[in-house]
Amino acid sequence: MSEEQKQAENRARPTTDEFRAFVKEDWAPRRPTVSGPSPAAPYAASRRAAVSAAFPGERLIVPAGGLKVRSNDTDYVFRPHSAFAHLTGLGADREPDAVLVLEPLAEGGHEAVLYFRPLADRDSDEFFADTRYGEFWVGARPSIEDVELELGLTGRHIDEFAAAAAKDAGSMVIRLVRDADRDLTRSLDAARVENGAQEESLAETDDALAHHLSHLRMVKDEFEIEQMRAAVAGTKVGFEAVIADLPEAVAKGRGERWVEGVFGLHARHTGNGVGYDSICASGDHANTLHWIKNTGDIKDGDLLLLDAGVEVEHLYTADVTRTLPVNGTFSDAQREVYDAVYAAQQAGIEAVKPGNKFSDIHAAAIRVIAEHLHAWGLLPEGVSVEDTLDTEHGQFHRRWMVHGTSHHLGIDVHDCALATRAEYMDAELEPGMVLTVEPGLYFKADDLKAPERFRGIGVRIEDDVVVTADGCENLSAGMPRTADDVEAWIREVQGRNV
Ligand SMILES: [Mn+2]
Repeated sequence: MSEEQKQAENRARPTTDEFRAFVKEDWAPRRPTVSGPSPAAPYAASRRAAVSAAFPGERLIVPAGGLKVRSNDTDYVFRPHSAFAHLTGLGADREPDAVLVLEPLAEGGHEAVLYFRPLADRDSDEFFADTRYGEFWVGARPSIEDVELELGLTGRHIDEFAAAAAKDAGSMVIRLVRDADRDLTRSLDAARVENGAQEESLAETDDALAHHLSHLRMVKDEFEIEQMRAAVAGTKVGFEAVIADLPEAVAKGRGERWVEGVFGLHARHTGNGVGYDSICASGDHANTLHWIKNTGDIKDGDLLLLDAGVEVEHLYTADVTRTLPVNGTFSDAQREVYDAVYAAQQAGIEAVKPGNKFSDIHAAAIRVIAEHLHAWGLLPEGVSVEDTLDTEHGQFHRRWMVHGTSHHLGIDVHDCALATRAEYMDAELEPGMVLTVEPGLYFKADDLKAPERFRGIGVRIEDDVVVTADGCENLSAGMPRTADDVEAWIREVQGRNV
């Protein structure tokens, strides 16, 4: 019995032998929990083949992670570790405590084995009494046969994992994704050391696997691109629902909360949910880059900066920002800032092409930002555009745009986070990479260096692009970007069904 369940004993009902006998009988035969092979399965198999080739003869262990306590006896909704999702094809809610093991074969290559907690029989106490895992409480889990059919790998009971993971640990390199399941990491470290591994070298051994798995996600396959398209399509639905409800958000008060809820409703309905906490920032809140408190009002005359993305059931997420005039029309000052950010974004998008480096996107966008700041007279006296772009002695423009312009996007909103600088920032763009392009300009209400007309205006425009053979495709092009097109979009959406 878990700690959480012990704590709940003050609310427990009596369980009699008569009840136990009664509750286990007269259930119809179980139906499979899966209908057939997952569309992700063949792609996950190719990804595993790439990992297998990179680590011949080694045991590779990729946990999904366990349930995380939110408070007392309630857990957060489960989300598998991204590397586990990528290599199994499993998505939302699947599969707490599971572990993927790539077991080296004598003839070369690896066998993929998924250790997990299969559905318990109805004559078990778990069936009706386990509030964390039991079918009565959280629903039926797949059987071993279900998972083998769904994913095309070998399924085993999680109870067999510990012995299998430590087997031959003295004579074989074992690598583990360490941050997925801390309890598992602790026990596997102990088992490896007991079998002769050097404790000091474990983290380094493991980091090589984590790095490889992160970098493996950098070029997306066709399945992943389709998932990204679906995520963006759902995101457009959410943005349009917010636009349609802007008058309501103003009238009701606490409008940022309303916007967060409206977007979240459609994220949940069209996909799995939001891919990250939505930034619903009205007025000066837009100048707080990660404003996820969303506690403010939305007022007529404000800009609403909405940075939000739908995550689909295979966990790929969109990441789109639009800055919308709440009353449908940009003021002159708002438009002046908006047009500058748009020009920077356009320059950034044009820099997305094979042969260019990742860092060229930011370089192109930030130059346009710097040019506008210079033309507005905001850079220090005597500082030219070139001076501020100097990375050693300049960078004054960062007062108004402190963040980068791009990041890789996929299962994680900031995907491929463990790739090296050479593989990320300094790498050439390749077809199949999915990136954001998202410059901004942020003039805080109390920024005395900003012209008065700009104070309290924050603008970011963010799109999701996929690198193609000769440039890029803007996946989120269906959401208008220019100031005129945004105003027309608001009119069109708010005019529907009226
Ligand atoms: Mn982003």
